[in-house]
This record gives sequence, structure tokens and C-alpha cells, in this order.
Amino acid sequence: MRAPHPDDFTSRLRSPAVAARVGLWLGISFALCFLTGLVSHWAQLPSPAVPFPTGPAWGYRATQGLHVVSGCAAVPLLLVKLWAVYPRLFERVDVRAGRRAALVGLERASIGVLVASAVFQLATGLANSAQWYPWREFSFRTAHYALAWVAIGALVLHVAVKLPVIRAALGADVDDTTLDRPSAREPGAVSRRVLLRGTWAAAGVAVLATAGGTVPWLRKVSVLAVRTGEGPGGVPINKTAAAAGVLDSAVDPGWALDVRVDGAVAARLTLADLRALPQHTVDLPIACVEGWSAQGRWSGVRVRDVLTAAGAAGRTDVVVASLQERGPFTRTVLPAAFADDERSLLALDLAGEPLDLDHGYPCRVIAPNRPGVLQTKWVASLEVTT
Ligand SMILES: Nc1nc2c(c(=O)[nH]1)N[C@H]1C(S)=C(S)[C@@H](COP(=O)(O)O)O[C@H]1N2
Ligand SMILES: [Mo]
Repeated sequence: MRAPHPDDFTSRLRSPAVAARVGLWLGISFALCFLTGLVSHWAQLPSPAVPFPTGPAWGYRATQGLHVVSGCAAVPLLLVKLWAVYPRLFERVDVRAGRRAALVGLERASIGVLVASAVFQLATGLANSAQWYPWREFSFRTAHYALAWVAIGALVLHVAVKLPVIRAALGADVDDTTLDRPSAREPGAVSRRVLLRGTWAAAGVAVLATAGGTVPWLRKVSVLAVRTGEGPGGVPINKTAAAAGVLDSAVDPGWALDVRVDGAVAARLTLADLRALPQHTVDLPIACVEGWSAQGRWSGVRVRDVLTAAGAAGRTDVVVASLQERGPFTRTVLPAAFADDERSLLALDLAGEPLDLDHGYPCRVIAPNRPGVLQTKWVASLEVTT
């Protein structure tokens, strides 16, 4: 058996005219995904050099929704794009051509990096948003962030190298054959226009199937969106109290919130103490990094009021510790700007009812423009360092 040759592929559908048009939209989805991914990474840094803004309250909900939706739209686009160009994979590089061969080899290698990193990003992103973590050996966030730079770098290089072909292909009619490989002469099963329309439709279905995680009126059609179901107070439940191992500690009648200043307990506030402080109500979303989000009406005490009650100085980062003993979200940092914001609460109620055990009873953090992972449930203590 011999290796395939580009001339073995004869369909007129595998053409730069198709590749450039699909590639344009693939590039747009990747750019959106990359930029919104950077926002998410920034939002999750414990103490970023440039503070993450506390508003608009719905900001993270919008950017992370866009991140997951653009990633999903990229899946069918990437598949069609690879299908349209893969005969070129079998082009021989003439090693006797010296410098030119080296350049062609380099370009091939960059495409290998681009394809591998793009497939990795979409596959791990999809798995993560479906809450499926088959990897044990690496941290999703670290790997997804690092490979994002690899993918976007390889993409920019690829576009730069291909710019003349892209411009020629986009400038000409979709049925134009001047840029085609000589062997790509046979009519395909459908026309190029029909193939492109099918591709846009597939991307559209991918968007509709996931956008309901963010956009409430699309919930019914969003068959692939996880977490669109209702939960207590209209907010879905991510990790349950049972899964977090707090079934006993969260309902312990002896529970009290510790406020620590420089390690020493400066105040212990029981649930009755918290209820005796001024109560405030805010409409804020839980916006999960996995893409789903839901608005809730939360009531409770302002974080800054609790700190003041304990005599802790304001304008400082606050470490929030959970009753949960294991897992990555047991200790989170509420940066100073968030701790001072009047909308940042230790919520006691959701939709006028005491917090459900699964939503973080006895109290949880709810702050504006924050990734869901940082809205810590089952709070045990707030800690500040002077
Ligand atoms: N202690 C603790 N807090 C937590 C989590 C957790 O696993 N443990 N999950 C976080 C994540 S990822 C999200 S999206 C929100 C979800 O809150 P909900 O279950 O009330 O909707 O809680 C956050 N707070
Ligand atoms: Mo989340």
C-alpha cells in the first residue's frame, strides 16, 4: 500500500474557495474564544497586577457565555475546514529544494501545531463544560490557558503565510477554480454553496444548542446546554452539600462565622448576629466558567459591614474559607475592590427564602462580575491581613 497523494483527491469541494470562507469564520470564533478566555483567566487570578473590575455585574456572565458558545460553534467549522484541506497533508516536500524545502517544512510543522492545539482546546473545553474530567495528570485551567497562546500564535502565523491565497479566494466567486489543485476537478455530491450553507447551519445549531446556558429564552432549544434545569430559587445547583462533604458542618447549630485579622479571631458572628446586621438585596447572576449562568435575588449582609463589625480595616483582599475541606474552591480570594463593593454580600437568602443547603447554607459569597467558582458556598470564615 502506498501513501495517498494529493492527486488522489478529486472533489471540487476541497478547494481554497471553501477553506478560506470556513476559515474566516473559524478565525473569528477562535479570536472571540481567545479574548473571552483571557478575561476568564484574569478574573480567576488571586491578586492580578491590574485589578479585575467589579462591573458591569453581568460582564463575566456575557464573556464566559460567549466563550463557550464560540468554542462550540468552532467545532463544526474546524471539522469542515480540515476536511477541505487535508489532501495537502500528503504533499511531498522535495528535500533537494534546500531553503525552500526548509520553509515548507516549517510551515507544515506550524500547521501541525495549530491543528493539534485547536483540537486539544475544543476537546478539553467541551469536556469541561460537560463536567467530564477524564484527565488526572494536568490542571485543566493551566493547560487550557497555555495551549490558548500556542493555538492563537500558530493561527496568526498561518493566516500571515496564507494571506495572499485567502485574499484571492475571498475576492473571487465561490465557484471559481483558478486556485484549485489540478486534480480537484470532479463535481462533489453537492455544490460548494450548499456545502457552505450546511456548514453555517451546523455552526448555528451548535450555538443554539449551547446558548441557552446563558440566554434564558433559548433554554428550551438548548439540548446540549448543561445546567439549564431549575433549582431552588431559580438557580441551578452545581456541587451539592453532600458532594462537598458539608452535610453535618453546614447545619451544625454551633456554626458561627469567624472573622480573622492577621490569624487571630477578631469576631465570631452567629447566624442570629448576621441577621441582626443591616440586610440588603441584590440581583446578581451565578456565572459558571462552564458557560451556564442564572440570575438570582440574593439577600444578606454586606461583606464590608461584616468586616467593619469585626473592626477589620477595609480596602484589603479578603480570604474566604469554606466549611468544605477538600477541593480547589475551599479557599478563595475576594479582592479589595469586590470586598468594598456595596453589592458584595454574604448571602443568607435566595428569592426570599433561607439559602438551600445545596446553595451554600448558612451563608455564601455573592459578588458582581465574578466567575461562579469564586462565589464560595458554606462560608466558615473571612480572613484579612493588615
Ligand atoms: N465551597 C464551594 N463553593 C462553591 C463551589 C464548590 O464546589 N465548593 N462551586 C462553585 C461553582 S464552580 C459555582 S458555578 C457556584 C455554583 O453555585 P450554585 O450551586 O449555588 O449554583 O458555586 C461555587 N461555589
Ligand atoms: Mo462553576
